[in-house]
Amino acid sequence: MKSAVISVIGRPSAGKSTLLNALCGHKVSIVAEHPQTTRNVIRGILTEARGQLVLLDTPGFHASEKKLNLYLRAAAIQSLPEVDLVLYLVDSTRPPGEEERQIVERIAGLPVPLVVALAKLDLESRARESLRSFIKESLPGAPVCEISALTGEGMEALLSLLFERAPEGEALYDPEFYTDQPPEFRASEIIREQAITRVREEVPHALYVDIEDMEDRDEGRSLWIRAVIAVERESQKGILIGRGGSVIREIRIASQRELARIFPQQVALDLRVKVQPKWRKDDRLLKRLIF
Ligand SMILES: Nc1nc2c(ncn2[C@@H]2O[C@H](COP(=O)(O)OP(=O)(O)OP(=O)(O)O)[C@@H](O)[C@H]2O)c(=O)[nH]1
Ligand SMILES: [Mg+2]
Repeated sequence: MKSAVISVIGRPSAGKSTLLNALCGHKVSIVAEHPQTTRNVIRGILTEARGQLVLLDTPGFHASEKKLNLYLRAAAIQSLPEVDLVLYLVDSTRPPGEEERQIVERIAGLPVPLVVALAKLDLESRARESLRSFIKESLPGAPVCEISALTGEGMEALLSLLFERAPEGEALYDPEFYTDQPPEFRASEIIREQAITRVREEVPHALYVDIEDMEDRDEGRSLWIRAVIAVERESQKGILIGRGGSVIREIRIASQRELARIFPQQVALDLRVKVQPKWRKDDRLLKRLIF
């Protein structure tokens, strides 16, 4: 039996979380169009006849020196020396840039096997040829496959590459597990996903979600969650609440629907918005949020 912990690394929006969800067959990690959606290292577990792969979704590698970004980058990088395999996911719709060069610098010398996947094969792109040459030159000998997590194309070939390179070993998790995230964290991520997909520009980056309380009610038949969405400015709070509360109501209802897919009970969500100026510069908070 094969058993490997695999770090999935790549630029923001390369499709890492989408790939993880597709491989694990469950919604493990949240996905959004805007970059820097993932803020934590998130485990997705795939168990099949060949063995078990524990995939680590990581925050997108973004070359910016802002404090929040430094935390995100550190979270992505710190997993690298401890894994059995690195899967470098390259967005095939964007030509290689500074971020790709920096990622390659980090992974080229690692003492673990490397697999490269060119993502979003289903989309038209003029960048593919230059990306293929870039990968060949900068990571010579690394196996490369081309995939679409959306259509499933190339995914079997990718899995074969990963299992081939995985070491022999015992499974780390029982086969029914597909993630190890605590319930509060999963709930906060689902609410964050529903919020960020309904706002634009700076607002998705300026918010985080805190679960203040979570308890079983009606003798365990329902789950009550009190959560707060924090933003940096009054104007952002206004956007999230919307005219007559329309936006926050939509976020609440959509979140309840998504939460009910994960938790066995009915979910009642009490959702508020608060302003917490400059939270992205607060080390104590960032240490709590990004782990
Ligand atoms: N067409 C197409 N779109 C994809 C594919 N994979 C991901 N996407 C889209 O790309 C966007 C970003 O996907 P994510 O999975 O959130 O990307 P990520 O690498 O996890 O991004 P960060 O967490 O921000 O680093 C979303 O709009 C996805 O729907 C794919 O195979 N084909
Ligand atoms: Mg992600």
